[in-house]
Amino acid sequence: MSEVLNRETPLAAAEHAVPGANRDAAYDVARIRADFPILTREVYGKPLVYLDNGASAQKPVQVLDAMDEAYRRYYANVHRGIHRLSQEATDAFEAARDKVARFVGAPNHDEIVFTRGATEAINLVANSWGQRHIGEGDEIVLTVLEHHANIVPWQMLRERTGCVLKVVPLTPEGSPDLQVYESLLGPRTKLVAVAHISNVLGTVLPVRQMIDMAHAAGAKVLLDGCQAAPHMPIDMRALGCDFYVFSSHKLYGPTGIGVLWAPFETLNEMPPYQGGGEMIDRVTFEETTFKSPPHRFEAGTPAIVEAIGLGAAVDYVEGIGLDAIAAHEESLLRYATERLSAIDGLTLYGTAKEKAAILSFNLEGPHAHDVGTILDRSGVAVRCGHHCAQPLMDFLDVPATSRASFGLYNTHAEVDALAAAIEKVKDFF
Ligand code: C6P
Repeated sequence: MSEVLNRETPLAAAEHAVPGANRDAAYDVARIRADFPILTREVYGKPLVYLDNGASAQKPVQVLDAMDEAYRRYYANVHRGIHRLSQEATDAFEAARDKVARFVGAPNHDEIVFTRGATEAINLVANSWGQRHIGEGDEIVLTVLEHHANIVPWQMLRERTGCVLKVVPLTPEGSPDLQVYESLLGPRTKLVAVAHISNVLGTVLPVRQMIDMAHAAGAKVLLDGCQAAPHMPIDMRALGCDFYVFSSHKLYGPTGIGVLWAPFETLNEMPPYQGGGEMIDRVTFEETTFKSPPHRFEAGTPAIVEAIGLGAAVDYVEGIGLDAIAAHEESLLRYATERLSAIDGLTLYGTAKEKAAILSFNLEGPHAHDVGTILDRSGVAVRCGHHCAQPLMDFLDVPATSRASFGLYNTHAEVDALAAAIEKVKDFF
């Protein structure tokens, strides 16, 4: 066991020191925090309270060590070399694919395509499947709360094909209005592309129902699982969607790698998205044939060590248990909602019954950027701005929000630190 694993962090100690702060005795958050070296650091002389997990999560020593070991002990290019190191690197790279397949409940590891991230995965679907199946006048249904990564690629497809984008508005709680959704589905609907969880409101979308309704209309469904994969168990067989995407860096893994899942039959009839090495079967100047999925979609040298890091991250969250993580974060959400709702002049956005531990808010008076700057001086890291969801900001009629997004290592004591820091912001205005 590494030294880091044995270290009790100042905040972990605080978690035990605050009476009643560690609400979930079975979930050893102090032990978990000790896996994340960065959580021991201070900012501006204050213990770091990292509440920007929606943007990117911190990395446990298990992920850092797996990547370090790959570079130190068996690094080489994959799928190309006859030599020992290349074989070992290829085995580790493909083992990571197996882990991701298990993690998402994919029946077949060839259904896991490694991409640069969720953004690239959505662009892949738009350029490959979309270009082949969506034509002039065909319709794609989105919701108001989508991240730009699930808006702009479809607008670019619209430029190329003349398809039509339809947008589902939200209820006052911040959930898609299912009545309007139903009315937007029709014979021209080819695709419904929606977030599994909103990165701004935390709303867990009623995806099972939305998928059934889309399928009844003959449309395929893409779920943007960026904010769901780190926070709840996901199972492709149970969900029944047609495409699922997420990024490793929000799942406690490295940047530069993400995942597209689709059933093998779907991938198998999709044309390649990028051309280059390793995605081909045979190349002549007259004609090129392509490998089968997933390699057809992984042109060039892939993010080898990042994939290995993602595999370690999957092992890590599975070791804790996605159900346990979800329960811990639910407890944080309830406590944070209670604490923030009690602050005068604070507006919370997103009150859906099914909600992840993401709290967007504004204070009467200061702009969100000022709030974020002052919170930062208290050691509290939140994201402030439009969160790459400008249409949602327009819908809410605000220029920006501050957003506290929780992860598996956050504590009830950190919720207290957030609430105290927000109270301090009010002293400035
Ligand atoms: N949201 C946030 O602070 P990439 O950048 O490809 O890893 O993920 C894009 C993306 C797509 N969908 C959703 C729902 C997301 O939340 C994100 C990333 C971050 O909310 C960074 S903008």
